[in-house]
Amino acid sequence: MREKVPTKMAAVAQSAPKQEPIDGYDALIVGGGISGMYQLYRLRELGMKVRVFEAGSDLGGTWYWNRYPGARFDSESWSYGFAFSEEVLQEWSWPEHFAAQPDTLRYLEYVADKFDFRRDMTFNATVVQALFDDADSRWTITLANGERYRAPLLITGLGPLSAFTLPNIPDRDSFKGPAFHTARWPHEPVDFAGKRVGIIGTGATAIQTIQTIAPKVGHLTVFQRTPNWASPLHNARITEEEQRRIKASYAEIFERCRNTQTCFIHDTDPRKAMDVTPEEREAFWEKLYSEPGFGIWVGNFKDVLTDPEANKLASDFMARKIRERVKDQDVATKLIPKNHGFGTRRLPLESGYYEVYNQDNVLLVDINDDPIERITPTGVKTRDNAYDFDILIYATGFDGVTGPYDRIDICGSGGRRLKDEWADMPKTLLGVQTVGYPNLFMILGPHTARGNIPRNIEEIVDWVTGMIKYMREHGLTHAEPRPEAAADWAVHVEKASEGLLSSKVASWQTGVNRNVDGRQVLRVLGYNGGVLKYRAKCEAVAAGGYKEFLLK
Ligand code: NA7
Repeated sequence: MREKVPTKMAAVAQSAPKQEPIDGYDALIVGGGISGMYQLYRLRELGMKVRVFEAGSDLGGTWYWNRYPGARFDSESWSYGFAFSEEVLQEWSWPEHFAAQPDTLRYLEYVADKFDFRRDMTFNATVVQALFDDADSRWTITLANGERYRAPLLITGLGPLSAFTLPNIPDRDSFKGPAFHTARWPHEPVDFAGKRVGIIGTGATAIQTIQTIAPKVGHLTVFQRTPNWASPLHNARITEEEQRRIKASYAEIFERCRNTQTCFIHDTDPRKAMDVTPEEREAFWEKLYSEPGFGIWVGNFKDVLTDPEANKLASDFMARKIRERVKDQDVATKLIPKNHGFGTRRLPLESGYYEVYNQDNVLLVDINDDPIERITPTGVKTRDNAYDFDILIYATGFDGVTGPYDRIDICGSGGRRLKDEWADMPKTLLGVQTVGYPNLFMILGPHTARGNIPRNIEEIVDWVTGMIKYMREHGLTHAEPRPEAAADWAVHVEKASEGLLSSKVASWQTGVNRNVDGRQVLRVLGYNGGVLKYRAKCEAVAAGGYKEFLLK
């Protein structure tokens, strides 16, 4: 892939020709994914004039960009879609319990057509800069093409996983054949038949890709730095009878999601792992392992993700499963994670992933044993070997949560820079605003509760819309967190993460990405106290008249 990670956005903005900002909007939204679409819908309801800016050539966000082979949800489809329109719920039929990317994108396009979203959206519009002007309390955004727009409100729907990162391997761009990052997959089909394929990475994305292309390739080489625990997805087509039942029970489905800690249909088991006998424990885990979805992760014993002993038992169970499924026990040993316990990183769900390694034409290279030295014109050179490929795939992930913000030059009151202020740790109030950046609202920004993403998005959009409505009704034009409220929230966010084993494990969720300036410091990027507490906090602030915010 010739594309370079765009870290120098501000420079692009400065070199682009300056034009007079286009005025007349009440709000500008950055991002045309699920957040941007729903926020547009809600602000239109308030009668506001809104424009959405999207870097892609069409809407869809994650589901527009991530077209790699095998891309699909790990959320139950029928718990994932928009809940706001009963008509949409009844008209749309999910084909599978866990929909594939093309179906999800088709769904988002159908919703967009139904509500004519594109009328208020600009595509191929990468926002490179956002400046707040203290004099008139307005934001001006600049696109990569130099166009500028100005409005009192700026809303970001950037997505936590949109800033993809290429690996920091020497000579990365020297490969002569096709090379793709999974998040910038071509729109045309890629032919794998008989091809020698190399893939770097073994996260959720790589696992979906590997299991999908393995039956097609001539030979596949997987370069693994850190194995991840993975559990079966158990996907299936939705029968007509199931479809009828799903459509008749959306109210209960969404109510169920509303009342779990992650907004999935699965909820934590109230027992501790040691409350039951070893036989009962094993039987429970066998049951979870045989069921669809994230039950084994977010519906497990309540201490599996907090107590090292319980976690060790769960990890041992999962390791046994890998050993059962992979024939070559040396390969199985390589596939078993050593540096983190089960569920302490985002759990990939798989469909035949482990069995791929029973194929004669698949090779697993543990790059801790034989490190990658560089990319070459014909493939990958490790310390001890050289591998030739026809196609190279970088499934190397994202600069999670704050990465998309870092890639826009966001300057607030008095010229302060968000990227600098967030370098050690993002600072927010409820994850929706940050001190010194008035009228900037974030949808699913850092320090919001995350789980079943559209459910989280809908709640935050509704809350932000409520605050904007309140401001309009009270003639208020300026909103930003009070510093003391933001400081309290920061303490609360830190505390909420303390007991979780995942807080001590390097992953995109803790802000570690060695491809971004070698960054290895663990940070708290989410609100880890659960959706119920998060919602209660947000509701209390709204009910109290937003006193934690400076409104004028
Ligand atoms: P992840 O989960 O961040 O995985 C990225 C993978 O790429 C992971 O295995 C990394 O190893 C590997 N990686 C990254 N850089 C390198 C270099 N330089 N050399 C070798 N290997 C590397 O991203 P995904 O796209 O799979 O999933 C992201 C989320 O999308 C997922 O959690 C779901 O929520 C959907 P590492 O673990 O860093 O050693």
